[in-house]
Amino acid sequence: MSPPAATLPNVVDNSPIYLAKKNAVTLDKTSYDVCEDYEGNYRFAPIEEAQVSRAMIKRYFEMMYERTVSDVVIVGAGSAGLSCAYHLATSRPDLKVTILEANVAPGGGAWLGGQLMTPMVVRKPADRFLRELGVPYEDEGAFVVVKHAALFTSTIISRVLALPNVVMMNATAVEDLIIRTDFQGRQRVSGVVTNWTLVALNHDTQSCMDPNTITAPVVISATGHDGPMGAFSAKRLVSAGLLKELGNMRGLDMNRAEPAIVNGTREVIPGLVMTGMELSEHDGSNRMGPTFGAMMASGIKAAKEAIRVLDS
Ligand code: 48N
Repeated sequence: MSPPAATLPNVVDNSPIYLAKKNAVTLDKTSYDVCEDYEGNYRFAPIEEAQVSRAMIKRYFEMMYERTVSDVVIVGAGSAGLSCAYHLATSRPDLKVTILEANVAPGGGAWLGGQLMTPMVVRKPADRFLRELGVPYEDEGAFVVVKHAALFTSTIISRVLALPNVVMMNATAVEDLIIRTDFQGRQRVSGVVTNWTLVALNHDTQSCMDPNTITAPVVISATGHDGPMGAFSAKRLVSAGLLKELGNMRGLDMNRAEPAIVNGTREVIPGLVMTGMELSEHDGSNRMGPTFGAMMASGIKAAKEAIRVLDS
């Protein structure tokens, strides 16, 4: 039996597109002919394609417009950047926190534990953060194991995106830093230069495709290991003459690397806090390999540093 046709009252929409279209419809908000019937009679509320487009466009570009001036920009949504965003935005709900992530998928290197194996190791005392987020784990004494790294990463992404003062622009790359001379004559990072990642990766295929900007008194760089876009700010400080040379990450030593990253998390130049594995490239500290507690703790410390800078 075919479902009854959804009755669609006439549209009232003064956009030229709709005025020109005789068969356009308006969906009133009073009632929908819907039916969640899995026996062949499932009916959705009717919709116009333009409504879907407008629902996205309106929200995204209002957000983009509003966040052109942010309180804190976090570059990179890996385990350090996300841990930082969570601690910052929950500690200071008054702050407008804007996360920029070059990949379509946030999460960085934290979707797997190591060598494509799924369990994630977190050394104590960083397991406290897992309890704060509500991520279950198995206790092994000196460390804990989350059964799948994606359980941590998907949980923290959902917790961060649920916070009212956080926005994330993924598939958006930071192509440069805004660097000004402050009233004391010091070079100060005052925001970021952004572009769609697909554009940032294709500048040499078209004539100049200029970027956009987001200004903020504090930028937190969490762009991870050196790579096509990684260790971005550390490399930019060198090319801008604000860092003599990269320290370049040293060999693996878990017991040295994790405290060095956490304790070394800091404002590396006025207005720029660095966290996570990007710091190992900046400072030349060791790598820790497949253990993630330092990323979480470094992210939390970066949040505390950012608050210190903002309140100073
Ligand atoms: O996960 P990553 O790469 O970086 P961290 O520092 O959050 O976590 C590092 C961690 O996963 C490890 O590498 C572990 C602990 N292993 C250590 C070891 O010894 O090997 O996240 C960085 C994020 C990524 O999602 C990138 O896409 C993004 O930053 N990103 C950028 N986003 C915007 N603009 C950019 N220019 C940019 N560059 C990188």
